[in-house]
Amino acid sequence: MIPSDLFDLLLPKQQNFLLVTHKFPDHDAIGSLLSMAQMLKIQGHNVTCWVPDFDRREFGWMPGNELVTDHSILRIEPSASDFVGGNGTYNFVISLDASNFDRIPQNQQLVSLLKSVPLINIDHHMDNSHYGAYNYVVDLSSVGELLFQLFLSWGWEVDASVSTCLYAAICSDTGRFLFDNTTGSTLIAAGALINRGADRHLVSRKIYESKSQADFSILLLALKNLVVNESLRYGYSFLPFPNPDTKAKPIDFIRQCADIDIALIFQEVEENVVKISLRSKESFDVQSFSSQFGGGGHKKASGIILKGSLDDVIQRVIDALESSINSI
Ligand SMILES: [Mn+2]
Repeated sequence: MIPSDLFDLLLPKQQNFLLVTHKFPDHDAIGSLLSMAQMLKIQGHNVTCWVPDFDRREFGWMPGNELVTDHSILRIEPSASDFVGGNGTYNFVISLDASNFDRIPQNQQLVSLLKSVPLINIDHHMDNSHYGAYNYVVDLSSVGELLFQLFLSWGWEVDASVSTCLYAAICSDTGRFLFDNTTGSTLIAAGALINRGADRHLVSRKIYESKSQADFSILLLALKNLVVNESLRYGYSFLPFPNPDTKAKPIDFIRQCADIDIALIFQEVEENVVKISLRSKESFDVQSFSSQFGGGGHKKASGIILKGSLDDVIQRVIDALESSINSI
């Protein structure tokens, strides 16, 4: 669909929106969700944000975070406290930054809601499965950059609060404007957001200079467990369960190793559930590699979630990785 079609859906006043994003949300997920929520409210709509794994310690500084209410369960009927003057049912569910439906936290209420309420899928992952009734998927650095383009094209005034959320989304998904997905337009968008009052100092402090001692201990563990295969130029590390509950991203450190082109972290997030983060520094396509395990993402950054013991999962994925590398 094109931006004006999407605009037409949002045009009728006083609609009720339910906003969702992917599991293990990052700053693009939350930044885009909060900016969309604030913009819809400014337009006179009613908005519920459902993020069951929302961590206020990590995202509590973001403008609009109070719009994510503390309900871990989703009510089918929006309550009066969610909506003032709403007509009692949702008009649309909007998903942000979720490449397929399984990436969204599920519960029975959401599934039954979606039998009657259309879903608008807004995303920037090229492997997006177009699971929505409406799909707006564009290959940009982040959903933050995508939404900024949309808001401007719709003539919506982007204020300082929304700018901070969008800037955080872009900054985080581009690794502080270092990754390959950073284009000239990305930098122009970031500049325009700063001119609109985005607090880049706050974003930088809160995302990159707010590590806890638990974050450092997970980093230490990841470095201690690092395995490097110099001939095939990959490296991985693993974090057995239980590991400290942190938002540290050891992958961003491991990838700095000169001897590797592909970096992986296997994190056992609960007993026999392993979350795998993958990064590629050269031409190896981690998105298509991840797809054989039901994962996805981008060519240079992707993720997989697998059930099984940590050892078995490492074995399976590394075996597959080695044969992929050898077949190139
Ligand atoms: Mn993203």
